[in-house]
Amino acid sequence: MIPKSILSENGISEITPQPLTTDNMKIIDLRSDTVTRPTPEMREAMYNAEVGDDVFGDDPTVNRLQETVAGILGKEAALYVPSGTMANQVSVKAHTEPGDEIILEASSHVYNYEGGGPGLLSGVMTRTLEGQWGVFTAEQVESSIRPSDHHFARSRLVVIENTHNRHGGTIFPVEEMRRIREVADRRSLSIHLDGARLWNAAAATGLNPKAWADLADSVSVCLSKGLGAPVGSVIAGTRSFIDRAHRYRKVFGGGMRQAGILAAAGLYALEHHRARLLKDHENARYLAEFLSKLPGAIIDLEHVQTNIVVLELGKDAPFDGPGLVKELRDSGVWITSFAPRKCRLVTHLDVSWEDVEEACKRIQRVWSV
Ligand code: TLP
Repeated sequence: MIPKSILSENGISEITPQPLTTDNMKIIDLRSDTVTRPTPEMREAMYNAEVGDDVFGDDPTVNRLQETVAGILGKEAALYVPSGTMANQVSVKAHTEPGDEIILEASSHVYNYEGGGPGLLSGVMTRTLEGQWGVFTAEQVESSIRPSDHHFARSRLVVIENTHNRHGGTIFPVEEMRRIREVADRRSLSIHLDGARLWNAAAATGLNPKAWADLADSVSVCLSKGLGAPVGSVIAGTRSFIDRAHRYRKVFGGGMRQAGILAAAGLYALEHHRARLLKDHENARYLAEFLSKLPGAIIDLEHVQTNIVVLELGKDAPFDGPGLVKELRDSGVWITSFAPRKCRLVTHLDVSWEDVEEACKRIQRVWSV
C-alpha cells in the first residue's frame, strides 16, 4: 500500500494525475495513445515493486514481466527494453548482418519514424513495399527478394506492423501473414512483427495474440501505448534470438538497473488494461462516424478498425492539417497532422466516452466558424 502520508483525506493519492486543463477547459488529448499517465492503481503496483539490478539479471519484477510476455506470445524467452523503437532496432540488429536487406512496408514505423535506425545501427538496406492499408502480400514479398548472387544484397528479414500506425490502426490479416511465412520459410527469411499495438489487434478480432506471434520469429510489443504503462516494450523470440538481442540492448544503451519499478506498471497493464481496449475502439468508431459527416472530411470507415482515426481533409474542408491542429488546440482538443491534408486522432485510457462526446462538440464548433 502507498503510505497514508501521501494520501489525501478522501484516500485518493495526491499523486493521482489531474486532467490537463487550459483556461479551466479540460484538454482532450488525442495526439497518441502514448500520452496516458499511470492510474493510481498502477502507481501503487510500481510503488510496491520488488527490484534488483536487471543488468545482472537480478530484478524479479523484470524477470516476471519477461516470462509473462513470453508466455502470452508463446515464445521461449523475452526481453524488456525501454521503448518500441529500441525493441524494433535491437530486433533488426539481431536478425541481420551489415549489408543485408530488410523488406518492409513503405509507411511502416521502422522505416519512417525510427531515425533511419536500420541504416545507422544495423548497416542494412531497406526495400519498401506499397501495402494496402499497411497490408502487403506474399507475392510482393517474394518478388522483392533478391537473387542469391554476389552482386546483390542478401534479403534477410521481413518486418510486419500490426496494427499499422500510419494507416490508421489497421489489422494485418493472419491469413496473409501465414502466406508470407510460407515464402519466408522457403526463401530463408526471418519475420519480425512490430506489434506495438498487437494488443489492439487481438482485442478487436477476439484472436489470441499468438495467432500472429506464432508466424513471426520475433515480436515486439509496447506496454506504453494503449495499455497505459509509462515506459517500456518487450521483445519475444527463441532463447538464442533473445540472447543476441540482450547483447544489442546493452550495446544500444538500453540496460536498465532497478527497472522493476517500470516493469511493475507493465505487468499491471497486461493484467488490467487489455480487455478495456475495446472501449477505445468504440470511442474511435464514434469519433470517426461523427467526423465523416463533416463537410470536406474524408474517412474510410471500413478501415477504422481499432483506436486510430485518420482524417483526410478534402477540398471542401475549412482547414488543411496544420490549420485544423492549431484551431483545435485553441479549443482544448489536441490532435496531430502527419501530412499536409491528413490528421490523426487516437483514443486511449485517458479519454472517456464523455470526453469523446465533448471533443465532437468542440470539433463541430471549430468546423462551423
Ligand atoms: N508510435 C508513436 C510515434 O512514434 C509515431 C505514436 O504516437 O504512434 N511501432 C509502432 C507501430 C509505433 O506506432 C511506435 C510509436 C513505435 C513502434 C515506437 O514506440 P516508442 O515510441 O516506444 O519508441
